[in-house]
Amino acid sequence: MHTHIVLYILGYPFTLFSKKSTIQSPIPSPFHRRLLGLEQCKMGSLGAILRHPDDFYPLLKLKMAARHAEKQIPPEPHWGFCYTLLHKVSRSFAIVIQQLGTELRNAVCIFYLVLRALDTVEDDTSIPTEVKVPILMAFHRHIYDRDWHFSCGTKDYKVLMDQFHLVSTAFLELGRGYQEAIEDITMRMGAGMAKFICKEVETNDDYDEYCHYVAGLVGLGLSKLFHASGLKDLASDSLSNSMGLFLQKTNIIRDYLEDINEIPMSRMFWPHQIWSKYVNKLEDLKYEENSVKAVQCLNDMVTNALIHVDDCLKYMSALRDPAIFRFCAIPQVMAIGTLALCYNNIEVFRGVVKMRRGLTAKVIDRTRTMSDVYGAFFDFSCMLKSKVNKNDPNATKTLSSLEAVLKTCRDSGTLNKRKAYIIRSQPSCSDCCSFHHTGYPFCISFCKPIN
Ligand code: D61
Ligand code: MG
Repeated sequence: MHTHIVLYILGYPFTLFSKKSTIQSPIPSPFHRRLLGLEQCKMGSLGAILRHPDDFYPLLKLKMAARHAEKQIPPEPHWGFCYTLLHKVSRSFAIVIQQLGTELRNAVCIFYLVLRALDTVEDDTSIPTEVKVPILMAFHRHIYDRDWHFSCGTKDYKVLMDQFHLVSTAFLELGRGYQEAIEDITMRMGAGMAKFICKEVETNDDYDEYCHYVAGLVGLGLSKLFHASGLKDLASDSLSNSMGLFLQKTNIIRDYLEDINEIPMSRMFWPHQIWSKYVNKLEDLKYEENSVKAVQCLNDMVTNALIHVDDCLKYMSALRDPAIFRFCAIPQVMAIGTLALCYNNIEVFRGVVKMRRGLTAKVIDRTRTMSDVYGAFFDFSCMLKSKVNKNDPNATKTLSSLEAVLKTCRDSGTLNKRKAYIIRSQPSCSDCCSFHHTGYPFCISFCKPIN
């Protein structure tokens, strides 16, 4: 049986789980299920909080924000469905979407769900190609059709697909400017996904092209939605694209093992041009005898992702609306943090590597202005730099990218005002990726999740 401790703060119950229970799947008693609502009783393990006590306050704030957001679920059944599902399929994007102003928030919520549905079709490896391709190609028309639906995916994704008419109903209530932007991006993404159903990611250009379809286009679409809401000048397509590429490449790197173990069939996005320098088959990276090559290949992938940082910082520095700024900046800071965690880390080939929940909460709490972003990119680039091994085949390239990022952050002239993300090494922090062996005097403040 799992033990948990319930703290009552300001009259709210907050559950902390003991080491024995997992962060991923706590099983609360029926009483606590009712008390807390199922999804939100994940404040973190007691052990993690004891090791990182300054995580506690940001975690608490995040939890209260999540509760507040849930109380705001709209009363109309179709909008209620859309927001409930948004929280279920993407906790992290739901948090940042939730804090936008009402009109833009509704458009972004529907944009997210439409593309998530399209991606559910793309990702379902049990659908035969001849069925899948026509659906992907015609998806931008299905969003106008309240009677259309196609059952696929699992769990919450299956609910999204089965009840897609509720998303269509909400879509049809958006302003025409928003509808056109969503339709255009859905059409282009569907066609791009269809192209890559029949084609492998061979070259680095293929990799950038695939990431453009599935994430760069989201960046273009969001810039259009911001513009349609009257809050932003239209950003250049190239900078908007980079925002998506940086996030998608980070996901592709982090999800190596999950994607290669996909049932009934793995779908891989690491480009042949990169991995073929290290192994004969992409799956060879997961075998212990190839550990050295695997980590070198991983570092090559991270170095490739770092190319986009400069554009991302440019894009964010032009944002003026505070809500839009936070919406864009939080995922970017999480991405550079995830890359810092994954770099030179064999665990990417062994299990799930994710930022500690408390560190995520800190990022959400502390990312408000461009100075915060420069500070976070500076800190995470420092961590990356300290992890570069001089013998790595791409060390010079990686270091020169990192130096460029560090310089941009320094030149902003705002670094001294921030709270750092790196803390002095603590002896109790045994499951941290500590840098003692690299000579770096800090302890990287994130841990492996327990799963
Ligand atoms: C500012 C703020 C958010 C941004 C942005 C700029 C630019 C681009 C993006 C968000 C998109 C980033 C995508 C990164 C995560 N990758 C995925 O979810 C993969 O699916 C890609 C196709 C569907 C994209 C749906 C989406 C995602 C985020 C959004 C959004 C739409 C709309 C609004 C806001 C954010 C990935 O999914 C599976 C998984 O990671 O579990 C895949 O299949 O590769
Ligand atoms: Mg996909």
